[in-house]
Amino acid sequence: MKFAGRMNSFIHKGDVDIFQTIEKYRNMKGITHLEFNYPEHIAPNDMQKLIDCIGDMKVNGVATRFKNHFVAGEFTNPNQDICRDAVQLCKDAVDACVQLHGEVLTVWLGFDGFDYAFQIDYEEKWNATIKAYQEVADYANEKGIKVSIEYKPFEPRAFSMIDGIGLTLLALQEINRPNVGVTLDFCHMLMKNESPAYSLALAARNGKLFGLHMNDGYRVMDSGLIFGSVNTPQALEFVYYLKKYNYDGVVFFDSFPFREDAQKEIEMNIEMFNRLSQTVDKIGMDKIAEVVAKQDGVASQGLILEMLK
Ligand SMILES: [Mn+2]
Repeated sequence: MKFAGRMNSFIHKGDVDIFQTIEKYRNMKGITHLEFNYPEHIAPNDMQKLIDCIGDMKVNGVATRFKNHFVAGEFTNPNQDICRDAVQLCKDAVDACVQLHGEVLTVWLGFDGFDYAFQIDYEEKWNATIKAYQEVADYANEKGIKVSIEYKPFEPRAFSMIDGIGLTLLALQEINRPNVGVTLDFCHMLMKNESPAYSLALAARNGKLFGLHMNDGYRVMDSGLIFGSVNTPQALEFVYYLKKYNYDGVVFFDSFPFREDAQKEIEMNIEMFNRLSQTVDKIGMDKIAEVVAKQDGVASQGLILEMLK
């Protein structure tokens, strides 16, 4: 498996910078890839110094981070100049991704949404979102970079423009570009009350599963707990479907070790994922498929019990 962890799991502790964090990941068992935020981890630093520090480690990609300038919206901001800034930030992030030899630009539009009735013209803002994604996708495609939409139902906005797997797939259809897909964040799916494996199947059946943000939580908020710690049966089912669809991308752990030792927390995420993966292998794909084919809740629970043995 290909694994990556959050840079900010170390940086937010306050005692290391991006260069020291890269070193920590280089020496961490199981980690194969790095993942950067743009502009946060890249723009303030010398690009050549970053490239030298990365050395022979692989880079999965770059994720956009929109700060307060965009608080009223990225692609849907009432100020057209700020909408242009958001598209430009994505293009700059694509350029950074190319320089770092990454493959995927992950876009989370946290500020595109609304909080009040009569606040936005839905059709106009939906259309603006599609158009902006098309512009970013075409720019990225010329440079051989994939663009992946990370949806989240709410927070910081009360409602996000692209809030779940359904609207994401509708957006992908309308964007209509081969290099645009979806990144599934486990907590975001739970917040939307989705069944994570169902969202996975819907994305993967058309080859649109471009990325994973693995973590766990209790549905009401973006808790960022260790993968598989809360919704263990759902995590097992998710891993089963990853195998069924032969997912060979990077497994990025988007969890938040606020009170935990960052290194141990990331290692535990890797261990959880590997253990769940081994459990699925031990039972066997065919045996699991046989149980699923029965559409029998009791048989399904029996399978879960067997997995927990
Ligand atoms: Mn995420």
